[in-house]
Amino acid sequence: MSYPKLPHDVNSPVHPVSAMDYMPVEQLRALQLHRLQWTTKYAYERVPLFRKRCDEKGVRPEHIKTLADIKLLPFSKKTDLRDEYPMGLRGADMDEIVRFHCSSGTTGKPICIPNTLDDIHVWQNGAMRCLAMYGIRASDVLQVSYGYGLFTGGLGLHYGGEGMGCAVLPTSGGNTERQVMLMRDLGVTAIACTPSYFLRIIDEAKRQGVDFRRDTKLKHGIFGAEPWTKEMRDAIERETGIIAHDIYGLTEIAGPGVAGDCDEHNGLHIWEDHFYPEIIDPDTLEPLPDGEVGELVFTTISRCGTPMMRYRTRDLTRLRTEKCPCGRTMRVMERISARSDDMLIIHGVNVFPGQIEAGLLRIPEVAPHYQIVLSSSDTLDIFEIKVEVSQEAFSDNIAHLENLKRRVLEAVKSIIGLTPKIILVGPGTLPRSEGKIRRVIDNRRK
Ligand code: DLL
Repeated sequence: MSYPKLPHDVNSPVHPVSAMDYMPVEQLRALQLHRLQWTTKYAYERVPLFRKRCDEKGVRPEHIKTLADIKLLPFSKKTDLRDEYPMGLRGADMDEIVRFHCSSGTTGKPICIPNTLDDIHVWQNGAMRCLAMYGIRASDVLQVSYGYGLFTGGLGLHYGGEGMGCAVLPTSGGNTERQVMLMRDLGVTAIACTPSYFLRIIDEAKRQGVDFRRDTKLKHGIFGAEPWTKEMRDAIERETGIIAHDIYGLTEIAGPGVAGDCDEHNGLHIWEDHFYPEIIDPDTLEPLPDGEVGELVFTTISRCGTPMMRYRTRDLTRLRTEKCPCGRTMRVMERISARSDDMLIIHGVNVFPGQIEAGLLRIPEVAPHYQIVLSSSDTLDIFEIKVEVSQEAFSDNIAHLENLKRRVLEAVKSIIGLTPKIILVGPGTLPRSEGKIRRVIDNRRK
C-alpha cells in the first residue's frame, strides 16, 4: 500500500540545510497545516489506538481545518508506548522500517520507536540545522561522546555531523582518558556529549595537564539530553573558553535536533516544520498561549514510522512571543527548566534541582558538581546538599570554609526558600557521569 509522500525533497540532507529556518511565517503555518492534516489521516488509518481515541471523542481527520483544531485530537503519553510495547504505535509497514531506537524506562519495559528512512532523514536534517546554526562547518572535527546504540544521542549527532561534511570521531561515552588524548591529537573543534559528561572530561584534562585553550582546538560544545542551567553554561565556558550550545530532542519525537539555540543563546528554535509544539496546562490539559509556562507537547507532522500525536513530553518550558533577532522564524522555547516528574516536594515546598544548581553556581568557589540527598526521620524530611568546592577554595582553614558554607546556604535559600544542610566536599569527591547524570538521591519513605 503506498501513501502520499510528504514534500521531503526540500529537507533532504543535500539541500542547503538552513533554508527552512527563515521561512515566512504564513508559509510555515500553511505547510504545518498541510502536514498536520496529512499526519492525522495517516495515523487515523494506521494506528489503532489513535483511531480508537479519536472515535471516542467523535473526531475525524477531516475535522482538522486549521492549526488550532489540533486541540480536538487526543493526547499521547509515555505509558501508551509502554502499554503498546513493542510496536503498537507503529504507522509504517515493517518493510519500510530501517531502525529502532529505545529509551530505557526507570521501571519495567523500555519504549521502542520504529523509524523509516524518511524519518531518519528528517531527524538528520534537524541535527544538521542545529549544527549549521552553531556555526559548525565541513572543516570541523566533531567528537561524538554521546552513547551510541539504542540511545539517540550518538547516532543522532553522528549523522548530523556526517551530513554537514564534518570529520566525525565516534568515541561514544566512556574511556575518558582516551577521549582527551584523541581530542588533542586529532584537533577536535567540536564535542557533543551531556554537559555532565563534559565536566568529567574537564576533570580528566586537568589530570593530564591539558589546558583547553592552549593544547586543544576545541571551540564548540553541543550539550543536551539532560536539564542544565544558564549558570552551568557560564561555568563551562569560563573554564574552557568554548561556546556551549544547547541541543534538545527525545526518542519518541526524534533524537537530538528537535530544537537548538542560536547565537542569541536565549532559548531554542524548534524545527516546527517537522515537530509541531504546543504548551498545555498539565492539570487542565488546555492549551496555553505563547509566553506561558507549561508542559511541552509535540506532534510529529512528517514522521511515518511512529507518528506521535500530541505527545506529552513532561518537559516544562514556554514559547517566546518575541521575534528572535537572528531572523529565524521558527518559534523559540526557553531552555528546559525542568521535567515535571523531576519536581521534589520537600517540607511541602515544590523544588526543582535546576533551581538549586542556579543558586550554587552563583558562588565562584563552588565547582559544578553537587548532589541532593533526601532522607526521612519519623515524619520529617532531611534535606542535604553535597557541594564540591574548587581546588583553590578547598583549604584547611575552618573559618574560610564556614564562611563559604554560609554563602552557599544563602544563595540556595534565596531561591527555594528552604534551609538545607550544606556539606562542602573536596574536589573530585562526588560521582561523575558518562551519560545522563543522577543528581538526586531520594531515600525518603514513599
Ligand atoms: O536525551 C535525546 C538527546 C540526545 C537530546 C542528545 C540531546 C542530546 P531521551 O533519552 O529520550 O532522548 O530523553 C529525552 O531528555 O524529554 C528532556 O527531559 C531531556 N532533554 C533532552 N535534551 C535536553 C536539553 C535524548 N537540551 C529527555 N535540555 C527530554 C534539557 C533535555 N533537557
